[in-house]
Amino acid sequence: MDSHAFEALTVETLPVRLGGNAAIKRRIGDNSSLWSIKEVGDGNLNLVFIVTGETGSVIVKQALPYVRLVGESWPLPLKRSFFEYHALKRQAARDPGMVPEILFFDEAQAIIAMEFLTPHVILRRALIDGRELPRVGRDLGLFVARTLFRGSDLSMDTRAKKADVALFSDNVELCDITENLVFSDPYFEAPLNRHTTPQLDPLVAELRADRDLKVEAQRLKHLFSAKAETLCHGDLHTGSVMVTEAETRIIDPEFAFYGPISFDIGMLAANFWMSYFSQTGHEATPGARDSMRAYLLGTIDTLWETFRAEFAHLWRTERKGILYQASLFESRSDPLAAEQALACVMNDIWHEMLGFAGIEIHRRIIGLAHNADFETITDPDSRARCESKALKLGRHLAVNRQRIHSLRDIRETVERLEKEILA
Ligand code: SR1
Ligand code: MG
Repeated sequence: MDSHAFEALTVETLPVRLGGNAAIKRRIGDNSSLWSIKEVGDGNLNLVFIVTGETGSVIVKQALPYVRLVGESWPLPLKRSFFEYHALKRQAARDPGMVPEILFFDEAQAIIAMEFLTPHVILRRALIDGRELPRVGRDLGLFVARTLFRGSDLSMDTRAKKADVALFSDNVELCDITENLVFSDPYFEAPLNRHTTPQLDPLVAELRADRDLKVEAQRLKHLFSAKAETLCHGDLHTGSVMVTEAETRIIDPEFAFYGPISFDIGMLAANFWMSYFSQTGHEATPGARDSMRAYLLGTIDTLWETFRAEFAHLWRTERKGILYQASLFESRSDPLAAEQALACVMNDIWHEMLGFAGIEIHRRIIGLAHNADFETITDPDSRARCESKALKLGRHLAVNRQRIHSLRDIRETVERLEKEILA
């Protein structure tokens, strides 16, 4: 394949262009004339093909030089594929078995060929369908603890960590998307914003006039842009997770960047809370999704508790980086000092995580990139009722994050909001 001029793949050209690729042929069979190809990309940015041959299937993902959701008027560099490749490599090393295996990477063509996950489905889809997946909270809690701890100065050799910060700092355009779409656009009348109209108009106006919220969103943006603590996935919502009853896998880290440990956890929690508030819009009869709602709140508890316990375990057993070094703590005569330091670090992660969750909820309802949990609720009145409860939780989390001390407190707020009767 010509490795210089970028050319978008099509169902027709893919077998010609990748038919000679040894890694793909090994996985799915030599005879590319027998390959069947389906383009299944339903995300906002890329082309995604399932390629099936005589002996199996692979995923071929290709970045496009623009934002697919918006079109060619919004150019986006192909190098996001490079960052996705490098993030997948690091995640695979830090939590083995949790991301798809990479078979092949072509930087110039922005193509990653990877393991086809089957019979996995996108977690967001499963939650919309009301499926209770027992492993998800624990698997995701372990994944975030391991990748975020092991990508930070708590664990890495400082030279390697600084080199990685430099490498990923070039993922400018994808960070720019988050900086604008998540932290700023929702809080003013940005041209690409949209929301369920006119039902949400009064609440949206209230949020956009909320000085405390605006300040908090910018404080969180400040953390996002300046706190280069660890390699974050960068877009860890329930659409970036694939599941079966028995397995959880994480995909799509093209937004990877060095940022706060709290960021990925906040995004995940936000998406479970949004799923919770969307359930009414999907239930056949009132109360039919009660068990699903309890499952979602339980999953957030498990996610956070697993993250906390695993992070603490890694703190005690793998802390070999420049931060809180053992020579200052364990090897001195005060064994409680390292535990006190851990409590401080965890406390910061907790309060930041709540803030990121709050603004992630807002941007999915009043910004550009919405999520299917709400968007698939066809009755706009019902959708708006679900969305307004989520928006209120988002505001509470973002503005009051320093005063919230437990998931139990949040559960009370969530359940109170859910019971609110809205016109
Ligand atoms: C223009 S891209 C919009 C969103 O899609 C991605 O999945 C990210 O969440 C981004 O914010
Ligand atoms: Mg994605």
